[in-house]
Amino acid sequence: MGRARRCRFCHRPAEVVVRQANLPLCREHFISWFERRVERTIRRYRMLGPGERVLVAVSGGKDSLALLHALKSLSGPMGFEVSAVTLDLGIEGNSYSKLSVETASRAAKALGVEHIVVSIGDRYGFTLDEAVRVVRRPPCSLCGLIKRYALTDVARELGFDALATGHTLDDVARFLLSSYIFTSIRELVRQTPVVPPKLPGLPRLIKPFYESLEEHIRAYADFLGLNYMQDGCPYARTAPTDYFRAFLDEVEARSPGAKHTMVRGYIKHIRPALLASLGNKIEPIRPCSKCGLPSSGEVCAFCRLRERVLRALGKA
Ligand code: Q46
Ligand code: ZN
Ligand code: ZN
Repeated sequence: MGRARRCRFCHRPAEVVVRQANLPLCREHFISWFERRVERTIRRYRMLGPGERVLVAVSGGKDSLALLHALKSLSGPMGFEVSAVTLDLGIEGNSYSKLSVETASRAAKALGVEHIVVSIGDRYGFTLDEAVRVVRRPPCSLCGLIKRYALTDVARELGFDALATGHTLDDVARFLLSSYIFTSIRELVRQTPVVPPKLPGLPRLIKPFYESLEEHIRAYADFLGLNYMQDGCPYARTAPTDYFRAFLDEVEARSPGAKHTMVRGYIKHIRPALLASLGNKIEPIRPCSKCGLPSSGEVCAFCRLRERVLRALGKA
């Protein structure tokens, strides 16, 4: 924070200093600086074009509410249309799913954005709580599989051009670092700001916060007074690799801009080299024989999970 510093644009007292640019900004100019940066990311990676429809995944947390707000603000000038979707995963603890749907609905209504709520229980016959009871796998890994599948499925059904998620620059930098260290090359090459549709008729997956730091997203959400949920998922635990967060934060504090340099360098230089070295060793994708969504085998991972859970619950 800039004690006696003044905003570069209007000379009112600064509330944020963007460290990598040594740029002091007042509240209003920070909000417009932040949105310009998201706009630049969208243009740089060709995430959205005029006349397109984007579905934003909104959980009610800080990042997804900020994303919905930023995309709604940019939708007029950039000429695209925004809708929001919230998955009711059926997590009863801490009333998590209920609060998630309520928070997202309130935010979408305030912005005048269409809000779609999809109950996993109603649509697929089982909730996350039920899957957790039946399958011995970490809840967040089951949750990730279910969310990825359901969001793509809904966006496809409703004919959206793109599906936007609130992944941040910090998320991407952490993922790259852990993939380097544990040499997860196949996961590494899949990490891109835009994932083109793997099969015709599917949305492209986009991450408009690919170049936005979490600390800036938090400041944006707080300055706008967004009423976001604090983390309340009963399954959330400290991830075993959370020390990467502390490490990268320290690198960023000592060398402002380091996370961005790392991610840009990966996209421009490292990923193309990895792709060239992998050649055609990347697994081919085909439609799942049960649901038609992309799969690396005959039946996709979600359909296999669903069958297993429904059978254990006596519903299959
Ligand atoms: S909702 Fe799902 Fe998170 Fe809960 S089970 Fe884990 S991944 S912590 S963002
Ligand atoms: Zn200003
Ligand atoms: Zn399937």
